[in-house]
Amino acid sequence: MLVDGKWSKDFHPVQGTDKTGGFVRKPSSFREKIGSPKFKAEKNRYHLFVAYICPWACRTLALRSLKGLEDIISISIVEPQLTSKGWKFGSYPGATGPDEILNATYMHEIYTKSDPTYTGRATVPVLWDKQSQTVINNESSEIIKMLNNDFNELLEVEENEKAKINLYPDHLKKEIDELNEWLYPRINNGVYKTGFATTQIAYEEAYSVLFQSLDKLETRLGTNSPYLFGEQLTLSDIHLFMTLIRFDLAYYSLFKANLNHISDYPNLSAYTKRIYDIPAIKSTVNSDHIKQGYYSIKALNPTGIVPIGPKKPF
Ligand SMILES: N[C@@H](CCC(=O)N[C@@H](CS)C(=O)NCC(=O)O)C(=O)O
Repeated sequence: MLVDGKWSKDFHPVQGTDKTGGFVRKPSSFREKIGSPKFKAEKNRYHLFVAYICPWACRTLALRSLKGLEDIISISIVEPQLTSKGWKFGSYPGATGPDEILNATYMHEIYTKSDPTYTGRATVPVLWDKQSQTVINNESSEIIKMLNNDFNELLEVEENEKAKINLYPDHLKKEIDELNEWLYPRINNGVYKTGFATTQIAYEEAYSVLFQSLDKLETRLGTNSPYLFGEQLTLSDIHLFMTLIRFDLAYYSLFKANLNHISDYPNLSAYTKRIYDIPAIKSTVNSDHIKQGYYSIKALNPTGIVPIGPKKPF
């Protein structure tokens, strides 16, 4: 991680622990918004730094694609492996190659360009402003709201039908936010709490909360399919899907989240497949990056051996 703008500690997945040895994720540091006079929605001004392995980053890729923002917001996809210096730019198949924004080798250089005294982790996703050369926001749940809401005028000018797509409609905003807050500690971060627990008791607690919560979602989808809020695809589905699609590929074995596979739940697996089959979403799923990336985490897999199966998410 970076301390006062210097790379000081090699990458380690455990960012902090609570009293019982449970995994604690640090809050994101950059929280500016597009739409303010400082950061107007403009074509070719913003850039997203993402990793295909990362469920948080892929939320932003999904919204960019669902909303048809490919010609408005550019992207860089880093290599899947977590190096001792964190995310690296390069030409691993599927990555976008050398960094063309700042000619950086590692993602942490993007953070120090924005704030030369930054202390913290160099995470993805990052929403970058090419004009002011700063990180605007590195919190996926906020970036996807901006992508959903704040570029519609630009899309309308280009007569892009996707301007009308709305995954955060007014009448569901409160419920979507509440469900996302429920999903985060139990499922999205719940898998990490299971995988990165540093004591048996913290692991068992996270494991039990995770699988109880999957049971609840299985029931909810049985009565409320096709999506979490019925017929309408919402931001909550994006939050949930990005965890479910990584589950059987990586979390089940690497994170010891092995009571059930997602394929053992009829409703959850049908739901995952339904969302995967949306072309804009499918384009964000790279099984090879997901496996290479998670199994490169030395703290959990010192040999770095990547399992052969499963080859596909289903
Ligand atoms: N709260 C952030 C979490 C982002 C995050 O933790 N990303 C991970 C990848 S899955 C990362 O970049 N980790 C590198 C590190 O912690 O050094 C969000 O939702 O955007």
